[in-house]
Formats: sequence, C-alpha cells, structure tokens
Amino acid sequence: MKIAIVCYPTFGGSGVVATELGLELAKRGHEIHFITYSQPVRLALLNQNVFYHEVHVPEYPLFHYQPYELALSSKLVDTIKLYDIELLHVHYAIPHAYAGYMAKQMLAEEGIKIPMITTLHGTDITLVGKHPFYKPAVTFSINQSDVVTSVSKSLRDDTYRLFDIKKDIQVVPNFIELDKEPIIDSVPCYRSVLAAKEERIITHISNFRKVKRIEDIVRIFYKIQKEIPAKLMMVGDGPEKEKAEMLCEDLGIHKKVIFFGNSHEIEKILGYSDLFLLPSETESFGLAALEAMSCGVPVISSNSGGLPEVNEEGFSGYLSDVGNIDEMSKNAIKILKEDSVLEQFKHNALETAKKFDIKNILPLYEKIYYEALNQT
Ligand code: GMT
Repeated sequence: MKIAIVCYPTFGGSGVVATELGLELAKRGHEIHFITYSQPVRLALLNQNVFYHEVHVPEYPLFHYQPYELALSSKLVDTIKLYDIELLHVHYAIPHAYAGYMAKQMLAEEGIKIPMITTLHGTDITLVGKHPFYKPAVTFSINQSDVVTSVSKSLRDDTYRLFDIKKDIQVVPNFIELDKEPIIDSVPCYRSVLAAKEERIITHISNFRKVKRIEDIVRIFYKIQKEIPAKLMMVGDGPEKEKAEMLCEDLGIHKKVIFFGNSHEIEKILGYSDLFLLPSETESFGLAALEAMSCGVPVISSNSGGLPEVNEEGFSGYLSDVGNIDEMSKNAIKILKEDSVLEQFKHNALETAKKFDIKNILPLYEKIYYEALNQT
C-alpha cells in the first residue's frame, strides 16, 4: 500500500507512535509518506520505502496566526496526487483530521477517492479537543473520518462521553518494538556516569507539562531517597521543568537529580533504570511507561485514564489515585528495597511489555487499512 501519515514531529507520544508505525510498515514493504512541518524526531530517512514531505507555511505579516491547516491540506492534495497515495492515516485529531477532511473533499472534486483513518491519542480529546472553541470542528472531523481508532479503551470511552460521535471507535493499543537492533556507540555510556553502585536509579520522561504532575515526581523521590540511596533522572523539556529544578533546590536534593532536557539516549538511560515514575493527572495510554517496561523497568503510576490498561497492579508496578504521593513513595520503596523483589518486578515489567509487541499490533492496523480500501 502507499500510505500518507500525518503527525506531530516532536518528542510527544503521538508523533513517536506514528513514526514507529510508519517505519515498521515500510519494513513490511509498504510505501510510507510522512507529511508534517519538520522531520519527525525518531525518523531516520535512510530507510527504504520511507519519504518525508515538509509542510511549509509562508509567513505573511497580515496574519496574526499563520494558516497551517490550509498549507497541510494543500500539501496533502499535491502529495497524494504526485505519488498515487491510496490511504491517509492522521495521528492526533487537531488539526490533522480537519485538514485531512478538506484534502479529501478537494481530491473528490477531481474524482480521487481516498480513505482517511484518524487515530485519537489523548490530549486531542481530553484536554484540548473538548474546549468549546474547538469542539464542533473536532466532532465534525472525527465523524467524517472513514475509520476512527483510539489508543486505549479509556480514551474511546472519554471520546464517546465528551463528543457526539456517530462512528464506531476501534481500540488499537500503542506498541513497542522489543527486538530493536542495539545502538552501537563510539563512546560507551557507563552506569557510573549516572549513579554510584549502591544507588537505585529512578527515571521520569515527559514533556514536563502540568498534566504530568512534575512536582509529585520530585516529592515522591524526596521520600524515597530518605530511605534508600537513589538518584532521579528527569528526561525531557517543558513548562514545568524550571519549577521542578527550584523545588529540588528547596528540598536540598538537587545533587541527587539530573535534568537531561530532551534526549536521544532514552534507551540507554532506561537500560540503567530501576524504577519509572508517571503520576500524571490523566494519560490516555502512557507510552513512556510502556517504553520503560520494555527495558525491564517497573512503573509507579497514577491509576488515571488508560494507565491501568498498561501497568499491572502488583505485577509490573503499582497504581495509586492521582496525587497520593505517600502511597506512591511507599510502593516505590517496596519495589526498590530488596534486590530479589526488584529483580522480580523488572522481569514482570518486561513480560507485561511483551503484550504490546509491535508484531501483534501492526497487523491490526494493516487489517483496518485493507478494509478501508475495500470500502472506498
Ligand atoms: O502527553 C504527552 O506526553 C503527549 C501526548 C501526545 O499527543 O503526543 O501523548 C498522548 O499520546 C500518547 C501516544 O498515544 C499517549 O501515550 C499519552 O498517554 C497521551 N497523553 C495524554 O493523554 C496526556
């Protein structure tokens, strides 16, 4: 199949999922065209069957806001025609499903029919999409999609609860590539760079937005390090990062916390980690938790949104109510204190991650694509 994938090119989970999906589809012989405003962070272009088309938005001083949707839908029309693309898969409803719908309409004028699959990722529904200023356009573009998928049952239920959706929403969970080729370094990274031998390594990775409850992470770690020698790895960048750095200083733990910023070395950091913290206010899936589990790292998370579909209580980690810092730190200590317990949780985390192996999930998308093509 010739497939166009529209996504955000940033470090966010939806862009990562879209990129990994495209790369795996390309490996299986499909021709994949990524269409977005810059090269997706996890996209290596030296891949057979992979193309990248940049959406340019010309700056015009008259406009207070530059019209990205217009540029995207025009780029979609041109690329679909030029490469005879058969199917369009948009990740994150805003504004991709809207732009995709417009492209479909323009193509229909020329007698070209192309099915559009919209994958809902989370904040496009739970935080941004439900805002009254966006809601009518989001509802419309979801209903106009040929197929709608969501990354968890919880997100599917939220979508039905928050919007007037007439379409069936199919749940296709996020995935992980378990047998990735190892990264070969010119300079090896040793555990001792991160922590002393006797210290446990605790990690958090996100875009440091309010929804991630960054302050809770620092406070959970504060309690843990009082009982167990430990270091905290804070990976990622965003609006809450500075506040977190200040809190670490106020609590006197700044020497035990490393702030990395956005990193391309996530797998190395996770490879040395003993525990992953994700106490988010809401999380449609929690891809970062799954990535940690796939490296054998147990997870302490909140029980909100789709997290209970990913993290297994008492097996791959523990789940608590949002904001229950006491319980989260107690459970973290329970996992970290004894080597034998930690080893068991690490093993379990990997076992749970195996359920989300890309090899099991990719055929679900392929089936959806073929059905959509047959119905067009
Ligand atoms: O919240 C983020 O980290 C970014 C956001 C995104 O749109 O990239 O993530 C959402 O999509 C991910 C991939 O499907 C999910 O794993 C995240 O749980 C989801 N974030 C939220 O629901 C807050």
